Amino acid sequence: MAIGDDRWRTLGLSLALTLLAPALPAVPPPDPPSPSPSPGTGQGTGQGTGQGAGQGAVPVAARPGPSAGQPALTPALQAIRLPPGYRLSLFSDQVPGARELAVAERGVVFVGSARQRSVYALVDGDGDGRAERVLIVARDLEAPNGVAYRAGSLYVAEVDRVLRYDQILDHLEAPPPPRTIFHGLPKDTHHGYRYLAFSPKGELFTAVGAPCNVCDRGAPYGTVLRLKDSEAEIYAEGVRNSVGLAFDPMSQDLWFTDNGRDHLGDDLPSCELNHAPKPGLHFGFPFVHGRDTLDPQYGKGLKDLRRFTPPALELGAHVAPLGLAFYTGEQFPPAMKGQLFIAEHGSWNRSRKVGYRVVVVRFDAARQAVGFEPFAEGWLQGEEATGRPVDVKVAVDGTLLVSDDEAGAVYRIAYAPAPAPGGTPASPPETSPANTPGQ
Ligand SMILES: [Ca+2]
Ligand SMILES: [Ca+2]
Repeated sequence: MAIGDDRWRTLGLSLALTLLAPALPAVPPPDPPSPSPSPGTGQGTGQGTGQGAGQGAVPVAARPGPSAGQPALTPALQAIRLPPGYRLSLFSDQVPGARELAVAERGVVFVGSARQRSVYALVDGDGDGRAERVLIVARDLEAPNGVAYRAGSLYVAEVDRVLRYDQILDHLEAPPPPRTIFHGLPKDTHHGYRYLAFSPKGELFTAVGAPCNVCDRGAPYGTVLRLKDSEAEIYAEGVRNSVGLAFDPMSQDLWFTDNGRDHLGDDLPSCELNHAPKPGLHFGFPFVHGRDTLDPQYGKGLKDLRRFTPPALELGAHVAPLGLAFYTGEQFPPAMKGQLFIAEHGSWNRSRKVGYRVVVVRFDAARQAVGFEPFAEGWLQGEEATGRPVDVKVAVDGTLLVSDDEAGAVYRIAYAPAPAPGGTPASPPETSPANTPGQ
């Protein structure tokens, strides 16, 4: 597609008819357990739930911890380094393939697991910072990486469609069949993991990666989409593969990560944090990567880069930035308010691994990104990785949740400074898990 070609400005992707909903799998009731696969979706791979459900009967009980509710961390997690005063604990270690997180009321956090073809609900009903129940609320889906929660409904993004489970919190143990609220996204599995995010106006966004390392396939590939009524509208193009979308709560602008192309060496091109203050911007792919790395094939001879929007920040080559979240809570020190956390999944083909951490992006008063620094690191020990951060979300109580699809875990990071000498412990303010969600 030529740059500026607006054939796909508004896509003809149709809104799914609710008539399609009966084709979706019924989630087996938790009790008695039914190990047999539920009815197929008609597009499955034939793989049953055996591996997917994996963790035995539903619900899966989390291991009880010591009386404080917080079991001792494994040596791998003890190695995680945080700024002074922050503490990491396990929200759950019963979430194989944990990808995008969605925070709901009643202490519930939903987790997509593309690898397990399932969506989990982690329930911290007693508010002690650890999920005491883990349920599978959807299974046999096609790479359900993306989850979002809004007004009582859970949204799940498969490769080519988006499902909605209404009044999900009342039906965690046996959700009724979902409605397909959107379908027609490309079925390509290469860069086929979708991320979901609601804008402050309540519009649902997702992204469609290029189905390749580098190629020019035209829209809807390489875009960020706004799913609007019966159409998918291209909000941003020139995006290689974004698996992280977030809206600045102050400016309401869209920010998103993008993963740089491979096979240009260890240090090029940079992965990106992008800022889309309005629709219609082109972010460079496949012509230019990072700020000014011309693609050897698609950018050859390119002189004028002004029609492309450069990244707000270059995050470094191969770090694989995925989920991101603006800090909207009250639990961290005031200086963290409005800063942006990004999960770096880490490199897969760099000669020396990089990433495998959470960074925090600093913003100035004009809401521009001015730099970033490590926030949580230590999953990479030499060339060995003990975990891979995927997504970050602010929990209802203001702590930061981090998913890890390598370790099958969701971590909770709280601000909990040590007691002052001779003084009382400076415990952070904790709020009830049963209040309104943070997002
Ligand atoms: Ca709990
Ligand atoms: Ca770019």
